[in-house]
Amino acid sequence: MGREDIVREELGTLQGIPLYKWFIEGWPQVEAFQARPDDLLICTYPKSGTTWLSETLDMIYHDGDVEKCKRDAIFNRVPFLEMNAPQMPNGIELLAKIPSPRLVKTHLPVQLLPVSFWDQDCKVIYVARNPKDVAISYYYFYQMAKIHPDPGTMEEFLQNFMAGKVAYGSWYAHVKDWWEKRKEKRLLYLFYEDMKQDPLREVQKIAQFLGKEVTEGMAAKIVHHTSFQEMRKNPAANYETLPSSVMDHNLSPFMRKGIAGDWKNHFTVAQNECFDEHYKEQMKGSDLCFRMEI
Ligand code: PPS
Repeated sequence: MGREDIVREELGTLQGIPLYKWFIEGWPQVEAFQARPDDLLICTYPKSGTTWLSETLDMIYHDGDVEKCKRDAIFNRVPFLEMNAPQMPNGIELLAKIPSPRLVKTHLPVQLLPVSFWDQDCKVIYVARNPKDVAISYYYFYQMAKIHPDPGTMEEFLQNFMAGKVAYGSWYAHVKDWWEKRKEKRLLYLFYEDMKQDPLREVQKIAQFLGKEVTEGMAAKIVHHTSFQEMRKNPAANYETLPSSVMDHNLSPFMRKGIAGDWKNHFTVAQNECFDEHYKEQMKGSDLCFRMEI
């Protein structure tokens, strides 16, 4: 195997944040990225509904035209800013090629976001998901996406997740820091659980934030096309067009369960108690609230 293969590798550290070594190698280009005023930034901690929100936004941008949204894979339609790895499109190069208005995906914590997004006063949509489901989803993603180190046992992974020793660092810091940012920036903060419970309402919320007219009929069409069932079978949305050396869907599909509360099928009683205790401690003093189930 040569340099151009993805192999499981320990994470590196970027300004104190654990991150894939490949991404760290590409960091100078990301830091220097020039955002445009009409770029829309989709920002999330991993496994929080990024792909779902991306598909929803592409649909809104294309007035609910399903065929147009099948023009390419989601990772080409909505470039992943800091993506730099073999057999994957480089985020910065892809962004240079696509016309405005661009949708841009990132998982960066607030302090690492390239400054040009703030200089250009770009709109940001953040989506957050309850940490128990994120941890479970991340555990399976570590297994199927080969850029990750071996996640170990569920118990080991949960401990690492709580300690922020996973790619992109502490979930707690990520969600809280972006939550604070909404007070001073053009930022819409959404929750996966709300999208699940009332997707029509959330689509209208997004449209309003974008200053875009979305009719009831179009909103219904968008909700249908972006449902888990539809996205799971859509090769332009489900990541199945990537080589199995990058993501192995036989180990765990990218579109895995798509529900709120799956952690209940995985956590032991002891793990749940420990997690709750840690959560309380970490979220103390914040008015940010999560629903662990709906
Ligand atoms: S990534 O790799 O960080 O960009 O992943 P991300 O897209 O943020 O999160 C993947 C999880 O989101 C679920 N998903 C959905 N849930 C509901 N509805 C729709 N349409 C949808 N699309 C993706 C996906 O199944 C992953 O969650 P889990 O719990 O693992 O199923």
